[in-house]
Amino acid sequence: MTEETPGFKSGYVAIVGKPNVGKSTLMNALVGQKLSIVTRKPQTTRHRIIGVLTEPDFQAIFLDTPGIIDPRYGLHRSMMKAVSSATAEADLVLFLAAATDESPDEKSLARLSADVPAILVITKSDLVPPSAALPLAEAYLAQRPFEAVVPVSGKTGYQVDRLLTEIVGRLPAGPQYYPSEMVSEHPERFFVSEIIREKILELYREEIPYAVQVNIVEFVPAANKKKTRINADIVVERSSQKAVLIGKGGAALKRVGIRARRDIEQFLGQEVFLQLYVKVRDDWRNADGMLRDFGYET
Ligand SMILES: Nc1nc2c(ncn2[C@@H]2O[C@H](COP(=O)(O)OP(=O)(O)OP(=O)(O)O)[C@@H](O)[C@H]2O)c(=O)[nH]1
Ligand SMILES: [Mg+2]
Repeated sequence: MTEETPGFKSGYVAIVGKPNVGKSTLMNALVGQKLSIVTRKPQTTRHRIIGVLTEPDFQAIFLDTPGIIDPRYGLHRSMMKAVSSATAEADLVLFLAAATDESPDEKSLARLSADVPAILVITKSDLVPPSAALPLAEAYLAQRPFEAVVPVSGKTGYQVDRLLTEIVGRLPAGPQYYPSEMVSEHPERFFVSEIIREKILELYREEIPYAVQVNIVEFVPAANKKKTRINADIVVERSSQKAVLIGKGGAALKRVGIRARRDIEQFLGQEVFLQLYVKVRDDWRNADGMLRDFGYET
């Protein structure tokens, strides 16, 4: 932690909203780097993910969060804890609604405490004509005061700069919490496990992506001209899911490995030797002990 410089601003900015609204895409766009995984499927993000943006006059610490849902498993309860802890810590909340939504998202709004300052961010604005989302914004404003309303597209970058200006204008004076070169505080192995899970979300259907947990068992950084060696366990809940994951003759799992390795190599900037093992752990999504071992808040 560095000393407080006069005029320097810093603070925590929580990004919240329902599943699939574009929270992770927006955080990646704000930070200028892909930190959080993004897929077409809801409930992609399971943790509170930190992304730090440092400029000469401010440091914004973004907290990407899981989409707000009614919990059905222990895993879901942990995900909703991540939302609560992020909003409790936040100096400012970005409340996300998609331009394509037909009505306000009452459930997520109900979880937003009345006294936290929030900006209403209308995401996916590239998908509708300008001003099409005005009635939606008005419906939100009728329910709660917002500091500002900003339509953006995390995908095209439309108005992400303007949103950042609105954010920085509301950060309190404060110190630089993280060193300038630090964009996150999760270890590399966390991002590696997320990349593998992203490929599983992309490649499998129905309940499989939701029943999967990825644990990095071994991570040996490259040395002496050898590749970085990574062994990961893919944990599922039933042996039938294991069979689907592996596929005929191992073909399906091989595809996961090929795609994941490519992205992990890009992320680490090193060549990687990746080995994946599939394991069955009955009902892990409801077992507090396993959830804790797997790194979830319980
Ligand atoms: N057209 C368009 N698509 C977007 C935009 N932002 C996100 N998406 C897409 O919407 C889907 C969900 O995006 P995410 O960023 O993963 O959404 P999320 O809110 O983090 O989702 P969860 O983590 O599951 O809660 C992906 O297919 C994205 O490519 C946007 O601004 N425009
Ligand atoms: Mg997400």
